[in-house]
Amino acid sequence: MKKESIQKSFEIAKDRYAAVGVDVEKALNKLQEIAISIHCWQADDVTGFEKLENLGGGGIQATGNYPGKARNIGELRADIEKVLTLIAGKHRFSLHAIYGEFDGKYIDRNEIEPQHFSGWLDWAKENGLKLDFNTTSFGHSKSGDLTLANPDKAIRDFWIEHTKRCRQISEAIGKFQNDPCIMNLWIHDGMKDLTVNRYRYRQILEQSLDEIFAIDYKNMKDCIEAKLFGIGLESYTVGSYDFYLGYGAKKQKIVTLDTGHFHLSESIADKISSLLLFTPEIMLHVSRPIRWDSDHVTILNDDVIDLAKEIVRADAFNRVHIGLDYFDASINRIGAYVIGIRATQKAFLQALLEPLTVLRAYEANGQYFERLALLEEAKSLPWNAVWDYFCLKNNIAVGEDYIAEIQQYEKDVTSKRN
Ligand code: RNT
Ligand code: ZN
Repeated sequence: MKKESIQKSFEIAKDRYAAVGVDVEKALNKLQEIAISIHCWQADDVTGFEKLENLGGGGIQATGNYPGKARNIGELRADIEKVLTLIAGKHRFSLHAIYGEFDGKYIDRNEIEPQHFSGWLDWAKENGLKLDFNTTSFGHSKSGDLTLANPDKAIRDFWIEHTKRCRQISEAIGKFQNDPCIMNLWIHDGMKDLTVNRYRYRQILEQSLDEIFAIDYKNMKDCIEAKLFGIGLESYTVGSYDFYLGYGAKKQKIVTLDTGHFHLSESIADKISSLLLFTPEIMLHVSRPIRWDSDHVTILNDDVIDLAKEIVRADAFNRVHIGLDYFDASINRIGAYVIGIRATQKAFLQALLEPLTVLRAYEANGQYFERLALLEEAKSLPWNAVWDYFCLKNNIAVGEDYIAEIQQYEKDVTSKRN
């Protein structure tokens, strides 16, 4: 695409937006600041470097066998560095506990320490990224159906110890980067079939969480992620949305909303305003469920746009952390990252370009026809010209130009991995 055409289209778009009271430059400046927490696990289908063979239960599953996945930390870092050349803005990188540098030794989950992640700290710093963290309770011989909610004290204590260590590691990361490390806690605990102990497991989970959160840290923040159901655990999920919403509101913990963890017709966007009133902050796992929590690559769809709009409308950027969570093993993985990150940014750009002042004036006057009409018209305002200009300004591939760059990287790098 010609530079001049992009610039010309941008100028026209700017005028068009000004006519509905939108300051495009302001929206662009805001977009530039929005950090997305890029999940490490799309790069290798949630395998990690602990010598996990596969996900091995735990309610989640990556499907597909596209060649070229990252086999070690060096390859994973190289892939992410490639991704960073194809996206604009300063972002974060979200590690799972199984992605430590264990130097060929088997370090069990209740033995991990900050030192296993120090290489990541240096790498993140060099690449202008801030790190976030996740506990890993799936894919382990002690995972079973129940971890933190397990009535067996020995198993429960193992996972409590793992989670406590993850908090220590997160604290060390946050301190090093001088910016809080956001630690997400998701466990798969549940039952495949009918259980007669719903209350009991939830009560145990509450007690485990209380023990885990007993120490207050300054440089990390805790998030608790609910889920509807996991694979093989379809009848009951201990950490349901009601459970974590209750816990988060009572204990002032951040609730993670994964867009794949609700009934398919449920609006996640609608939850933002309620959570903001009763919990300290929100963590998002932007994903794309197809019929179930399938973790398809995030695309620019109404669900993501609505979510972004609710954050803008609530003026809540300082209280919402935006992370991605999907793992599609059936397509080029670097491409999967770039599509998902760009889609999320496009959603936020559209949200930032919403003619909110005029819309709110209509609503205040009871002019509901006018409100609906402008909402409709806003959908086809030239946001794409603003998006192209954003890419141009940031010196990254404009529009579909990134496809060729990813094809080239595949040819030169990932296709050579066996
Ligand atoms: C699982 C949760 C969780 C995981 C990652 C790998 O359903 O969404 O966030 O996807 O921790
Ligand atoms: Zn998630």
